[in-house]
Amino acid sequence: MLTFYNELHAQHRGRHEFFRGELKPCFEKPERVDSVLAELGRRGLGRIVTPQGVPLMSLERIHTPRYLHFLRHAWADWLALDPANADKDAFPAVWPVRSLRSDIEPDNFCAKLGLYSMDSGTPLTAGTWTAAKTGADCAVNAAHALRLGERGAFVLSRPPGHHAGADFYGGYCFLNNAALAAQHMLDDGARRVAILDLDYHHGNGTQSIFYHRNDVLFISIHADPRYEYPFYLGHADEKGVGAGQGCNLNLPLPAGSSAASWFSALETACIRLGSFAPDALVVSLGVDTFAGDPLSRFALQSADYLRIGERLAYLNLPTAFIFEGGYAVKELGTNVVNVLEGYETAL
Ligand code: SP5
Ligand code: ZN
Repeated sequence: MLTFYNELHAQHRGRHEFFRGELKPCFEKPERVDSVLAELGRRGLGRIVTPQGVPLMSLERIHTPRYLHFLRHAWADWLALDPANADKDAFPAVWPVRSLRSDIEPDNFCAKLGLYSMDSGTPLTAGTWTAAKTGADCAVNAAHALRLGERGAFVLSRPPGHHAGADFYGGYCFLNNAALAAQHMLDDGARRVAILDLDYHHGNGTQSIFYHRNDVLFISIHADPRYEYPFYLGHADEKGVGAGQGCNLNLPLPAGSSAASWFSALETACIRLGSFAPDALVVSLGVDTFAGDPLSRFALQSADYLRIGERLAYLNLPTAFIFEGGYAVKELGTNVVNVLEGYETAL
């Protein structure tokens, strides 16, 4: 298994996030990736590769030029408002809901923050663009490695990506790494690619990017959005539109679901993956399904992650694993590397 990693992920270091009227320390922090990197080293699971930078054009395959321009210049624009902003994270405070217009890009930077975001839980910092871009580099490089014949690749990056849409950030995500990986493989000649999202939270960004398309199957197992973030997407009746009809499968589970019901959903997902017959698989690998996760209410144990990797290996597809959520920092390395080791051993 090749791991794609760039230490510049650590440039994105939020000070805090809004939660129920208070600023709380960030759950999504550099130590998450350190935990996984240390465990990879201990188990010796293959080479760790620094990715080549990819042109902005490959990001434009998924994200709008307008959004990418905003993200690249966001920190400079934030400082232009007031030099004292240098030691403050940027947060939105106003959003263009429903009857408000989002077709005109405002000049005011605070208004731009709202136009291009979905929540106030995602700090934008001095190093956000650098970290997100090198994460996207990792994803595209991993996709390319699969096209060159690798059976497995792991993207060890942060910030995560699956909540980010074509033109918005949120849920700690800025660039949709899973979508970028899938699109790169299609652009390189793959006919169909499937994305399996195992994060505790629904991958609203990835779903919305591919909702109208039949060359990408999106499947997600997640906490029911009636009571969990991202709240406004991820219901079972969202099946795709137009040509994409039938190419979106949501498997929401109630809070406190057992590992047994989670694995039963995984079985449903694997059956649909088989019938779609993709050329490759992208796994949005969030391990916030862990019983000890501080944000979540699922019940998976560390040993369960080995079983996930084994089950995915039986699909017999070139697979890119993309690191998404997971906030129990101490156990993060064990849980993520268990998936990769389960996959490798069963191959
Ligand atoms: C990639 C990913 O997993 N994003 C998740 C974003 C979740 N944002 C909402 C966080 C709410 C914090 N809740 C704190 C509960 C502490 N008991
Ligand atoms: Zn998550």
